[in-house]
Amino acid sequence: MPELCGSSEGAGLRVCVVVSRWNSFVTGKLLSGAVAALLQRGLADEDITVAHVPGAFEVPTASRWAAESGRFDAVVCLGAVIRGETAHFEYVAGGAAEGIARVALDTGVPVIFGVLTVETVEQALSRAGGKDGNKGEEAALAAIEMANLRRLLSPRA
Ligand code: INI
Repeated sequence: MPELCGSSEGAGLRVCVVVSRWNSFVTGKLLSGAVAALLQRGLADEDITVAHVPGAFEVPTASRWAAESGRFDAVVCLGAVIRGETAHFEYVAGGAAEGIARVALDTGVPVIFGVLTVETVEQALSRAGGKDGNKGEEAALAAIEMANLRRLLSPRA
């Protein structure tokens, strides 16, 4: 029985990281975690592109541009939506999540959800390099694995 699993080797992959400026005290830490993980897994510095957007709601749009460009093997989406600070939390968080999922399914490019949707600033910080790890790093590793799995599952030449 064939079993496939994308490797965690990043050399030769090209990744776009889309990161939101809203709550940049959190998203900056997610970005650092993501870039460090990509470099650590072997991506070349010039194969990592960082695209900045105003807020989480804009992340799906930029991720679609990146996915459709044909220039990237995967797109990592980073943001932080914090309920305590956001009256329209459900709309912003839901729009980001649904939009990112749609871009991944519509384009077939791995588009990874690294947007924190949390209740408090403390929860956000603990998932951005604090006691609960770094969601940016996790998203970067998921991007590498999915990009490599996609190659294994692509149609025969
Ligand atoms: N964007 C975020 O990324 N996080 C938030 O917590 C947030 N809040 O609090 O409103 C937020 N709003 C901005 C939104 O993403 C868009 O940039 C804006 O609505 C313009 O479309």
